[in-house]
Order: sequence, then C-alpha cells, then structure tokens
Amino acid sequence: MAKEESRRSPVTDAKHRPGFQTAAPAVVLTIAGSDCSAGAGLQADLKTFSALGVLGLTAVTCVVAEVPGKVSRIAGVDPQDVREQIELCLTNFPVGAIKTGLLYSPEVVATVADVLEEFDRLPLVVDPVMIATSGDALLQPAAVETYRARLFPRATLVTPNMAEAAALTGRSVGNLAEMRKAGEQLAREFGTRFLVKGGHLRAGEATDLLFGGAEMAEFSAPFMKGVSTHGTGCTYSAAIAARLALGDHLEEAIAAAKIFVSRAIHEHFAWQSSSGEIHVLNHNSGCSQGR
Ligand code: PXL
Repeated sequence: MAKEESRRSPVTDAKHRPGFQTAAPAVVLTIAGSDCSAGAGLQADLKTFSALGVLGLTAVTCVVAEVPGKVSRIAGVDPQDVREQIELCLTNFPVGAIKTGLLYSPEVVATVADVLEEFDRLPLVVDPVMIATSGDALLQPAAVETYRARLFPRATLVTPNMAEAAALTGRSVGNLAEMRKAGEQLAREFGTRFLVKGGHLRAGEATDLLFGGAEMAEFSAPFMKGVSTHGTGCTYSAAIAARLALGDHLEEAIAAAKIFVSRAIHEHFAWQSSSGEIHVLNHNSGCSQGR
C-alpha cells in the first residue's frame, strides 16, 4: 500500500464521510437566549431547524437557568458580543432567514436592530418574548419601547401571544374578537405582518390570526388538553423562519410551522419529577418537513 494511502482513515478522509458532497442546506440564524432545560430558547430553535432540514446558526443574547415551570437566574451577554456573533454568522454563511427570540435588554434589542440594518434584505421573524410560560419575567420592561421603535418596523413577521399582544396594545386580549382588534392595531401601527397566537379559544381548537395582508388569515390545529410544555412559541417562530429560508411564502410557512409545532406538542415527552409531571416538546415527531 502506498504510504499516502495507508495513512488514510475512513473516518477522517472526507471522501468517506457520510454526507460528503450532499447539497448545502438552507441556513437560518437565531438570535436568542439559552434555556439550559432545552425546551425553549435557542436550543428549541436548533432542534426545530435540524428537524426541518435547515442548518441553524446561533447568536446568544442571555443565559437562562431554568427548568419547566421555574426560571432561576438570567445573565445577559454583552451587546458587543451579541453584535460580533451576528456579524460573523451573516458575513460567513449564506443565511436565508433570521429569527429573534429572547433579547433580554434594551441594549441588546438596539444592537440587533443596528446590525440588521446592514442586512436588510433577509426575512426576519421577531418573536417578542417577554414572559416565560411559568409566568417569570424574561425581558427587561424598558426593552419594549426599543422593540417598537427599532425592530418591529423592519420585521417580516412579529409573533406575539395573547399576553404579549395585550402588553403591546394596552388592550385586553382574551378572546378571538379582542385578538382581532389588537392584531389590526399592531399591523397598522408598525406596517408589518403580525401573527397573534391564540391558544385554545375555540372548542377543541388552537387558533392564530395573521394580520397586515389583504385579508386576515387564520391557522388552526386541534388543541391538546393537559399538556404543559414551554418553548412552543420559540419552536413555532423558528419553524416559520426555517420554512421562509426554504422558499415558502409567508402563509405557507406559517401553515407548515403550525403543523410542526402541533405535532411536537402532541408527541411530547413526559417524566415524573419531585414537582409533578414534566412535559417537554418532541421536535422529532416524525414530521421532518413540517407537512
Ligand atoms: O418560551 C420563552 C423562552 C424563550 N427564550 C428563552 C427561554 C424561554 C422560556 O423560558 O428560557 C431563553
């Protein structure tokens, strides 16, 4: 055997690596917080990206120590470090869409808006994360104003849940009619599309409403009783961004993402713990293309 050949190993030689020479996937960047329990945050985003066949990149904004039902500590990342991560990702990879999750502070929101100004062409899904499913505050209250002034106007889509829609409009948002009023107001005010996520307001249905287009659009899936997972909002917006990077139009992307997140809820994992049953989303629920 020639000397050169004998040094080759099937593991290290690129020609023998599984996947070598496969087509490069679409790339999506998430700018979000880390959830150590991995049900939400950038961990949920990455799992969603992998399941949908896109390559995920991450810019970490804060580190959240939490388990389902309880946030214990949050530490912010220096905005300059957030900037550096985003710039490196955007200048070195062919990013096809961006999603923002928990941005933590007004300084981080402003930094993200500054950097994204330079990359204006990319679809941008903004999930305005404010409060954890556990009820714990995640976003510094002063950041809401920075979102309004800097980030919403440049978003392709903003995805508030009912509590976030209420905080953003100062209205009560507790039923479909109120979701409609809030969504119309937000889409008008910021000149972009808003998906107000409704949970289960209709018998047996989880319904979300999309505003800002020619007509309001509605996305519904069967509501699953008795499952308490966190990270459904993160997963939903990550799946929308993934589908946009794959070339879907907005409404197609939302419809595919709604199916994806509904299956992740339906096929959730469950454990008994000292504090009761823990439920975690299953991002590999046999729905690899979200359809
Ligand atoms: O689900 C909202 C959320 C988003 N991002 C991070 C989180 C959470 C919820 O706890 O930890 C990092």
